[in-house]
Amino acid sequence: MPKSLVIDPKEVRQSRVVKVNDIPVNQYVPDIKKETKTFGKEGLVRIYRDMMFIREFETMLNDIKTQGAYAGIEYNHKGPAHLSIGQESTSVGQCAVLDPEDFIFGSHRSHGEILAKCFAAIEKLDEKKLNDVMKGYLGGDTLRVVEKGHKGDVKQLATDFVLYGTLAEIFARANGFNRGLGGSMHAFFAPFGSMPNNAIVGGSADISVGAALYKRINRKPGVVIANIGDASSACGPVWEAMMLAAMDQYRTLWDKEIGGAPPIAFNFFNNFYGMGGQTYGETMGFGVLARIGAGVNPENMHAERVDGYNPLAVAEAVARKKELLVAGKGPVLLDTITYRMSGHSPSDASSYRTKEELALWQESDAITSYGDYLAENKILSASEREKIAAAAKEGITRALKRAIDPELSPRVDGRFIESVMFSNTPTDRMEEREPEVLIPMEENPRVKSLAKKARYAFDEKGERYSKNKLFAYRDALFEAVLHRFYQDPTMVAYGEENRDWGGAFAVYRGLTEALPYHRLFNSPISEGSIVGSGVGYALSGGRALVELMYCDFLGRAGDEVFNQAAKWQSMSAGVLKMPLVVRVSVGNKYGAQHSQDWTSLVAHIPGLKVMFPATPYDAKGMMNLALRGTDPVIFFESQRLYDRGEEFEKDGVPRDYYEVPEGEPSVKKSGSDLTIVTIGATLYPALDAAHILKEKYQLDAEVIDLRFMNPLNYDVLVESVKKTGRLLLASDACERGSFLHTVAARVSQIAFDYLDGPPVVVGSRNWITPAAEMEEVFFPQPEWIVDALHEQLLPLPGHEVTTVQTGGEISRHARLGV
Ligand SMILES: Cc1ncc(C[n+]2csc(CCOP(=O)(O)OP(=O)(O)O)c2C)c(N)n1
Ligand SMILES: [Mg+2]
Repeated sequence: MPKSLVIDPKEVRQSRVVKVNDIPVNQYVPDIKKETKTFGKEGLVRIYRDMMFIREFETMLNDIKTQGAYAGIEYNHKGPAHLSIGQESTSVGQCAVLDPEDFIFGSHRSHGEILAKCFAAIEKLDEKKLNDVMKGYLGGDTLRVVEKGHKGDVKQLATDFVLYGTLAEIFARANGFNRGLGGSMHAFFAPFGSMPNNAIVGGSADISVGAALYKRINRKPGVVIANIGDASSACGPVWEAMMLAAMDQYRTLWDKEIGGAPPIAFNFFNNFYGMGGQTYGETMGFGVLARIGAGVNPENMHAERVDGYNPLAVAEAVARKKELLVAGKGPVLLDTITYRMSGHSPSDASSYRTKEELALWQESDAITSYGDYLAENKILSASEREKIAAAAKEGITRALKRAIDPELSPRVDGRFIESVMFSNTPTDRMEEREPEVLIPMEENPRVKSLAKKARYAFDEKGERYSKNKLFAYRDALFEAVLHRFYQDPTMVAYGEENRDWGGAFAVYRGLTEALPYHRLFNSPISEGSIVGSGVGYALSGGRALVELMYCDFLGRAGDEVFNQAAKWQSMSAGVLKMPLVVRVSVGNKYGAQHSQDWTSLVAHIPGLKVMFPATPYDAKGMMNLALRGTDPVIFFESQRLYDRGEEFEKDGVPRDYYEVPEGEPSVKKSGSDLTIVTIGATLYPALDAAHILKEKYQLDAEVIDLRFMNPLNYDVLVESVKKTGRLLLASDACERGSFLHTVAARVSQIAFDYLDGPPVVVGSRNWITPAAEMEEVFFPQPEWIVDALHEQLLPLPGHEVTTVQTGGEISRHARLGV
């Protein structure tokens, strides 16, 4: 409990000065004896070899992009190639001290890191393990291409496998590591610890924290490194990630036995440039990037600047930092300086830097200097150097020939992409082990109090139970969440005010008593890293339930929802799963920035499942469904619904486990004259409208709660309009661009012949949400629905409108843009 952490005014009001500890800069001192002892002569040569392979790989791609040919082999590669020529020593130095179970995540410029991490894993894994990995990966498809006619041992075969798997991926080929669906900027190979690389600058930072949380919480071996660029140090999500990684609670509140802070290093590959913006002297103000560690915690995140031009300096620093991470003393920050000799991309005209600057770095080229260093110390002869260069060229030429051969390396078709958009593999628990809980479920105080509540909203006389006797929507969500916590040992929930407070809207009241800190915790106010770390946690193998307190805060987690949660399953070609549920609460009463329904924004994004229950029965059944799934779900709730009891299922909300069938809208009231489709809390005003229509005009409306936006089965809607011939749709989302228009258009396409007229959409105004007292002019009201029906679809005899819902008014609004 934070209650145990007393904030003593005497202490915090005391006058003092905060001293910032020293931040080491380039402290490495070469010592060939020590280095030979650490790596052995072979290890030192291997570092040289790996750098040479990466250099040749990137040179090949540069030639292909700029000249359309390499070693006489012609090829036109349409896609991107952000090359790391000049930076090889950083990735190879880092990976030289990492184990296969250590994860590295990266950026758009990560070909070198993929190769370095995979080469290092090949070195450490035995032949059986290597064979198992290669045979098992993508059903052996990648291996089949490289094993044909292979001469040499398993490690050489694995090297070919990695070169080909990476290159085929870059060229969007079906036998590439991600079946060509990731491509140059997103390619990765998880079995060797090369984890997703991200084309969103800084995108890997919060995902990596999630992976580190996964390792720490589930006691998995290995550390996690977020390899991000120097320019990403300006990105909000990177800072959010550092804040999440540096929370005091790992030390102060989590069980000691968990092992401390998540093992995460933020490694900035500092090549001093964004694309053309110079982070040293122009776009940033820190001077030395490592300085930013001082802003994060008293340990400065153990930050230091490392001379990345020396692979052994990098290796030594990473090895030291790894020890800290394993001991739970992270997070760590490394400012690994380097230089990109290639352009940002091959079309880069280098207009932002001088030839002289380039020449200065070329003169001290990391590979040449390191080769010379080994030569001076009689570890590598000139002829061996030549042999390595020739082997690199040969291996890469072989990979190139294979990767562009249309027979060996075909492309997947659209059906395949369709098949990997979702994993659709309901799973009770992501891992078989006893879940860590504090008390048996029956002893939970909230469970006990819920046992006494009415699970149907009305008593035998049809009277509504009072609020404190009712089992409500929030209770239904609680039951589903609690159930999964006792089923799935990997499940964690976190977000703002999730612990102690019980969630801002009391959905989680009772969870604090049930769960240890590492399974339920408060996060910083960092929506980006709340969702992003959830993505990292989920793709690493755990189940995460994270929360955005208000729907309006979705923008703060925009990238994480739109580009990360939504895409990693398909960009990995189904290699990764994403058991992540993001709870999003739609507000009201708090004005323009706390009252918006943004369902249409997420329903628009491929790769997300989107749900919005409106009743307690659906809330429990849909949360159960979401929490057993392995796909990312954006789960909308409404603050207008948390207190509602179950008004439709006469037997009340079942105590036992059940799921609502995915994608199925629910007929909440049957009728024959008109179909009203709603999303979210608008179900209730729509039922009121149906009541008015019945009482005043003897019209029998069928009211259907959509419940799901994606996936969505249109059969129920089509069957309904076949019966009624009329469709009206209503929700609290602003009308323009609302998901209702998609539904209206779809039903028109599928069931045009059955419709008497075009569907009518009633949404909220295309304005800001005004104050609580004025909400009635903003959110759809029952009269709006009746008036809109009267004006646009079915004139109601004797009806007098109270609002303007005419076609003319719709046009006027559109013209004004409001
Ligand atoms: C969020 C975001 N903004 C902008 C871009 C366009 N962009 C791609 S790479 C890049 C520069 C990144 O610099 P840095 O992080 O230092 O990595 P480097 O390219 O130097 O390896 C930019 C601006 C992007 N991909 N993502
Ligand atoms: Mg950079």
